[in-house]
Amino acid sequence: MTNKSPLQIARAAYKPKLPLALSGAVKVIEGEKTQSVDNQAEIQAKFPNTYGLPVIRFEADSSTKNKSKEAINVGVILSGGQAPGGHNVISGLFDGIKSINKDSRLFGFLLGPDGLINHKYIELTADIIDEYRNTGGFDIIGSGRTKLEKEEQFDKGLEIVKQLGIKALVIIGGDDSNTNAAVLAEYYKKIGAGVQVIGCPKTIDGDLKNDSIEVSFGFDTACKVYSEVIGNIQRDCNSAKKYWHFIKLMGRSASHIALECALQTQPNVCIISEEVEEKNMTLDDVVNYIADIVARRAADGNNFGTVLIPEGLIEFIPAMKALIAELNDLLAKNKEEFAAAADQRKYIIEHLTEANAAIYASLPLGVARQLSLDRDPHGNVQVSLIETEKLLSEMVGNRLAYMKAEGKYNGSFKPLHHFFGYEGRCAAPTNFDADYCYALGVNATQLIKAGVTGYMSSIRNLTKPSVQWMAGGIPITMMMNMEQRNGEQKPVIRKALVKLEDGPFKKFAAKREKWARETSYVYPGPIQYFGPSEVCDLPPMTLVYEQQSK
Ligand code: FBP
Repeated sequence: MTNKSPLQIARAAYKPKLPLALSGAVKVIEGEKTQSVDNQAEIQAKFPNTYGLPVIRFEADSSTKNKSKEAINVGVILSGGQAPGGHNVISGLFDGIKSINKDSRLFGFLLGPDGLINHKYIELTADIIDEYRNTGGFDIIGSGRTKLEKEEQFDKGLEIVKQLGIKALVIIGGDDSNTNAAVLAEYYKKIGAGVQVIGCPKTIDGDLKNDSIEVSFGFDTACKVYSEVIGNIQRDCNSAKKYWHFIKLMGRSASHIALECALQTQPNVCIISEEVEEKNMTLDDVVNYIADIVARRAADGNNFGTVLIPEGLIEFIPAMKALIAELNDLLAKNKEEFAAAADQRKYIIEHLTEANAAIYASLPLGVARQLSLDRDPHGNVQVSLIETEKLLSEMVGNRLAYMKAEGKYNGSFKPLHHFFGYEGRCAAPTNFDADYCYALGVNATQLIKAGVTGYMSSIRNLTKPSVQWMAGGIPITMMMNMEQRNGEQKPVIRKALVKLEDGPFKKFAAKREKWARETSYVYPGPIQYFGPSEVCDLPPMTLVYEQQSK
């Protein structure tokens, strides 16, 4: 990294605030034995060596001094989509192992799990680490989405791990990547490889969470970036009063990002996929809901507004979900035949069940094509490529034309489209993410020191000042259940979706009628890195409301 902005230079000097529990010597406290969230017998059978381990808590230990310890070599992998703060997890890890012994070494595998399998790595030295402290991005070593699931991959990885004298691998990733971490930990334990595997909860999507993982890192920064821009768009739209902005927000499956941005900016409409599914809504129901709000605002003389759409919406519309599930299996089982088909649309229609074939045939060509594109290595539809914002605005436009003909609408509807996703994934981490990530890294070192494997680094109590955060680890198997992937039942970490009975959704639901009718926009402005704590250190609003509703 050579050219730096003034902010980058100033930000490099930021010292993340560590929880008291991790600021010096640490006491390891074992909690209750655990079990998986569902399918206990199946998960235990798949993970006989790492199932049922206890939760671990770290407490500051004033009785012992940090005795000098043997140097340890650690390998780190960044896996999946970028999320702000990854570099701070790595700096925390680096500082953590160096504080144990200055001769400890950190190796970064390049471009995700592929780096481990193909033996591509660099040693992360102090000079390199210092260049990346408090910066966004994953460019220090790069990231990738290769799924680690085959024994040949694990064995290949073990060769380089042994060659470098690595004692522990830290995998920084989302639900799929931490599932990989659990599988790898189990395998290395089974063969007595003597290599620990520790996961760190990353994803801007915010769907890797539970009682011990309050939020995944990167969610806060990404949502603050999107909320800044949504706020700016709202101010523009309230100034010109002539456009409806359809804004799709990243988040492959759950609607946490859309909900957080809605709470921060108070748009006229925000669709929550989990509610659409719960109410068994059709695509037409969603369209009519938006069109009615457009019409009501037009009746008040307001031919402008904002609509937030979660990226994963399509998969939550029950009829579409059934179609996608059947498509996933069909494409996984007949990959070659499908690739060779002269008319792939016709091939799909002929091979789907009647009901799903009819839905598929009724979709606009572009959307249908996007649904049949290659899945990612974990078998997921690449929803970020589906232009739901355009699909919805086109359908809303048609509905309004119909209402106009019936005399039920008399306004002007000029839609504009946006998709915010990649813009936020590499932003410089907020103080919250910078502190949280650094703590996750230091904490991962403590888990390595405690000798455990198959654990995820866990920092809790996150709505309190960072000195009061609680540190520890939870067995990854505890978060798992069985799900259908690539045509087979597989053990995976259960995604945390938006809960309609929880505080954040309830807050939103209580206000949305007013936000729809009135213009109650909030303009959050850009992330502040320097200044008063009440401006710079705020945690995500969903996290605050979740904690309040407990
Ligand atoms: P992770 O789950 O790996 O963190 O990735 C999340 C995400 O940002 C989704 O929100 C989005 O759908 C997807 O990555 C996009 O993937 P890609 O970077 O491969 O285009």
